[in-house]
Amino acid sequence: MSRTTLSRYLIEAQRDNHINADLRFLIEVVARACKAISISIGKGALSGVLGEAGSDNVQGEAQKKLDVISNEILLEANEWGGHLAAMASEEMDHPHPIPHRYPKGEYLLMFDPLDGSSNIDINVSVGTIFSVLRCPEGMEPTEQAFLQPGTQQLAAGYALYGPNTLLVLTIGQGVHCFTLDREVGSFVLTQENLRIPEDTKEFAINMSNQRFWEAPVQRYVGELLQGKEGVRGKDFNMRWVASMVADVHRILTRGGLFMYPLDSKTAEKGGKLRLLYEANPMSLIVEQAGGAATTGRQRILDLQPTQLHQRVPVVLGSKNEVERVTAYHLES
Ligand code: P6P
Repeated sequence: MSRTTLSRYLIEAQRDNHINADLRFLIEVVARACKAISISIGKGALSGVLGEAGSDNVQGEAQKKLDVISNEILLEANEWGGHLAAMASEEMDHPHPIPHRYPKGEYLLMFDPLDGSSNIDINVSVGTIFSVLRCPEGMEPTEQAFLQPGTQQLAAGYALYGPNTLLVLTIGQGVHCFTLDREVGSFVLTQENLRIPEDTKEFAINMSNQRFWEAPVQRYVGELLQGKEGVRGKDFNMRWVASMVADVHRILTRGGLFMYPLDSKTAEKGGKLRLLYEANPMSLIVEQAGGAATTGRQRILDLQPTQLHQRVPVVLGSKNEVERVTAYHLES
């Protein structure tokens, strides 16, 4: 039986009226850009792309050369096709307008071009996260147009640059995983309808922040660490890759709970992770796979954004664990 590629999946989704031609083209262009990013990352030290770029991004974080390269690849791939009204990136202060020489489309594309880039120089998996909205009718594609709740997303996905290069995608019809066949150059459907188990024995959090956490998170993680002698009656395992894409992909593959909760270090910024191009796309993917995603207090996808680079606390993954953490917050 012939393999289903990303192109075939998208053509069939268009035939079934789940997406239109422009959205299909948008996703194909983003996937092609992720292939180019994968190739660039794969060269590593052999092509001088490792290390610092010598500049800071809008978040005040030192940029890696590959942060800048990945951002440029996505901008250049998407600006000429006539499918976008504008783009926004973790690496840019303001939305990137489509140059006047190109036609404009109805979609808004947001992305974190290289999530987890602090792992690049130690050869640990990193990723690209993207999210698609429709530009509101009659609205200029300025920052305001991007400030829509995550429930308005038309598509979301990530590329994971690990031992394999994967593209995980939802267009609202479940979550599917495509593996890059480097010999042919196409993404091949390798997992359909990923589902997150409602229960888990694995959690992901940066434990070094423990002294800064709020009481509900202290209580919840404390119970996990007590293991089977404690109230949970079972032992738990911990993982922390410090690449959200890698941690989320593990949860999609075998369940788990990922937390970057509010803590006294990041409270004034609203949290660590960004709403529009990290939390929202990952929350849509997680919910489409039967999981849950909250700030600890409310559903992430319901949040009304107020700023392009707004940050939020994130608790996502196996539904019963997300509900427990959220209940502890609401009880406190
Ligand atoms: P910390 C990467 O910088 C990132 O945005 C996410 O990918 C990751 O989950 C988190 O930050 C890691 O944060 O504080 O452990 O370095």
